Amino acid sequence: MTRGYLDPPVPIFALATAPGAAALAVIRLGGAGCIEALAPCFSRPGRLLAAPGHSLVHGMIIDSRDGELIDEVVVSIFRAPRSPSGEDQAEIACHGSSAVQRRIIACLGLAGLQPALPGEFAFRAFANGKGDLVKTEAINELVAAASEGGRVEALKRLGGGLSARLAAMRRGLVGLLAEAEVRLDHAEEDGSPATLFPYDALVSARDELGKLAASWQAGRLYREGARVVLAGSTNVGKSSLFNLLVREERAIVSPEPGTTRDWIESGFELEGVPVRLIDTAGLRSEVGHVEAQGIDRSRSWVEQSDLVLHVADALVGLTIEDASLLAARPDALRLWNKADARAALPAPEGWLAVSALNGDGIPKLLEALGTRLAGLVGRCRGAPSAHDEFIISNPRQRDLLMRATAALGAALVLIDATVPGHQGDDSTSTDEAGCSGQWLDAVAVDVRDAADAIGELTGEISSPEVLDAIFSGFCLGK
Ligand SMILES: Nc1nc2c(ncn2[C@@H]2O[C@H](COP(=O)(O)OP(=O)(O)OP(=O)(O)O)[C@@H](O)[C@H]2O)c(=O)[nH]1
Ligand SMILES: [Mg+2]
Repeated sequence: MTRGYLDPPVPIFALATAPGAAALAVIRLGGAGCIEALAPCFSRPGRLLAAPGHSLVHGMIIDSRDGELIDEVVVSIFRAPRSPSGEDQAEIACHGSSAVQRRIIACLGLAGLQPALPGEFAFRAFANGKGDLVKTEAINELVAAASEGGRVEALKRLGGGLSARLAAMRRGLVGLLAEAEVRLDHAEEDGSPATLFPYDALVSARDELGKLAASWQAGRLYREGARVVLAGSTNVGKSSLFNLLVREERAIVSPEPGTTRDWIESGFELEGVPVRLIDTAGLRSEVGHVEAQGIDRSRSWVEQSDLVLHVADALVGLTIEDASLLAARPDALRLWNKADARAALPAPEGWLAVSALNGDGIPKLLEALGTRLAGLVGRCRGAPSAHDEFIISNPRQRDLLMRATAALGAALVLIDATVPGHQGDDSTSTDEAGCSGQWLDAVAVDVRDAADAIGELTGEISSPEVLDAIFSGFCLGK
């Protein structure tokens, strides 16, 4: 029968480093009894068993059946509860060939340790109270970070600031609920006027949660990269600019219009944001079937992209295709390419003169692109994001934040609608409002839902299915 995350925690092991050859590999062991299980496979079992937490033991891994030497290793020992997962742990740093890894893993299997499930070490850390769900997910996000910005933001979440803020917000809402319940009882029992939910507190909680939910867009850019599309008429120099920006002769360049038939993509990083630069087929009319398909794809990229680099030819001037592009993406960064040519027309207002041939204007282009990217992730170019400003990067968190925001929004609508004269100002006193237990009850349901959504976000409220879905998406060995 397959094990689950919530089954009793048996001793487990997993390769924590990438499979394949490297100088070193690390194999992690965890769970009560894991160090004892390793001892028969180790040349110095006494030292291993007596090793205190946070110490290293040097020795050989041996085949417990016949004593064959397998590798020279260093084992890091962590003792419960002062270990990353809160239980006994060991990490074998061995030589990194796949032959060595295979034999050690076989020895651990023979010693009775079970292969870990994906994210099982992280799950155990969460279950042992080492961090809430947001912090635990941040570990996985840090492991997966593909850009500088992604790393910085995941590390901030791992620091626990966001978790603390969410926990405080939930405590605040639960406190309001408790107070409201008292008022509700009071109102029903002796009919004395109940006090309203503090309107401003609900507004600020809703706004903060909404802002966090919206930050998912920035998190997506850090995680997936910003789609930046080079678009324009044929032969304007899109592919030449593409090659220059990705510093590689990736795209074919030729004086023949219609050279690029299908889009191609390559990446680089700017302002800590991964850029997915896409070169597209040039736009023109009266073309054959294949090129027309390429042009359809260009148009669809223009619609889907986070940013368009609209390229025009300084030797030709603006074309009818440029007009259609300008209408589709008025926010595009406009590049007046071939500005080096003697016959080049002057750049119209709002267009940046560049040359893919000699690199003129490219630093300015990168600066403008950097400013746009920084704007897309919600900060200024060159500035790090504030340490107390958080962005989220996973859809589970976004959905729960949206639920909490909507629930508080509904509570506020109810307050507005039910209490005459109450529009969020302080002019109507609670006593004048004369609120009834019935509507307070309805507001309480919404506030409870918001508090529950935050609880699910941080893992204070969780179900086995949800935990299963979250942790099975983690890396093996994490
Ligand atoms: N003088 C000059 N020529 C350029 C510049 N950029 C590109 N060219 C030339 O313009 C022609 C077309 O360049 P490409 O990069 O293939 O243009 P494209 O926009 O990708 O063209 P299609 O794929 O056909 O849409 C080539 O002959 C390039 O050498 C530039 O900055 N200055
Ligand atoms: Mg091209």
